[in-house]
Amino acid sequence: MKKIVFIGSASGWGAQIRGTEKGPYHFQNSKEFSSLPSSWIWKETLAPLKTAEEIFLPPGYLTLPYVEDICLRVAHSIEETLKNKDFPIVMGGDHSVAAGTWAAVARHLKAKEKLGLIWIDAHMDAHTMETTPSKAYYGMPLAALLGHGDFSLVNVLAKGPILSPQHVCLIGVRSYEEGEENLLKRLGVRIFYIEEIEKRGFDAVFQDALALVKKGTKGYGISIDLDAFDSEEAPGVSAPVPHGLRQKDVFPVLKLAQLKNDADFKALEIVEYSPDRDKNDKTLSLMRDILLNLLS
Ligand SMILES: [Mn+2]
Repeated sequence: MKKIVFIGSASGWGAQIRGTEKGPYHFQNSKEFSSLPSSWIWKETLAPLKTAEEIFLPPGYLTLPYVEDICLRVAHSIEETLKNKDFPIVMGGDHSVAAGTWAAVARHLKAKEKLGLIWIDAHMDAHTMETTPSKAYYGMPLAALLGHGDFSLVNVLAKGPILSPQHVCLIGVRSYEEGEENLLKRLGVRIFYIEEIEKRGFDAVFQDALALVKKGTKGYGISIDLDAFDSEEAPGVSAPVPHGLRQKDVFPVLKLAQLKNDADFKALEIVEYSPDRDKNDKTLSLMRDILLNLLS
């Protein structure tokens, strides 16, 4: 197994509330992080040019320079990590950072439109400025990676699109708007809604997802928005949603999948941890246990 290297993205500029900007610091300083294998390295935490404590900006275009900047710097850090042949894990921060994370992984692997991505999330994150009700960029990174949306988010490192629809799937979706669903359906992206998971089980769905992201690609990654988990199990997120994934169903499957031994698995992202909203450190423990089940 490669050396595991954490990169913090301490930005909440893509969200409607900005508590996620404290997420990576809290995680790095927690007993949950200390309990992870000592060989796992925290490389750095990248902070935005200004934090939400320093200036106020409403969601929307005014936040774009900050979102773009953090995406670019996280992307460069990931490229450096991959060049060292290490395994990068991005710890958010809000989910808009994904536009940078996966642009970097694709460029490093020379896998533009040949990168697989499993997007585990309660939401679709596939809005553009034309369809979004919130104007917040954390609702748009998947659309951007597929080549739709603001120019600077679509083309973070190089000219987009990064992902091709047939190599992408979503797991755990249960809260979305028509505009983004229309885009994903039009593109033919496979969506495993929560109803399908309840019906077939997480195991069957995850195996389908793995097969999909491995077929015809040069590697794949996983982007985990903690709000994919039930709001009882992941209260510490910007946008909690009930009736979600349950750890007891997910963890045995992640453990058995042994992805740490899969050379095609190139990077991981865990986002939307908002420490102010957490209850009894439930979300911190969830993050630790996702990491241990996936990678130890
Ligand atoms: Mn998300």
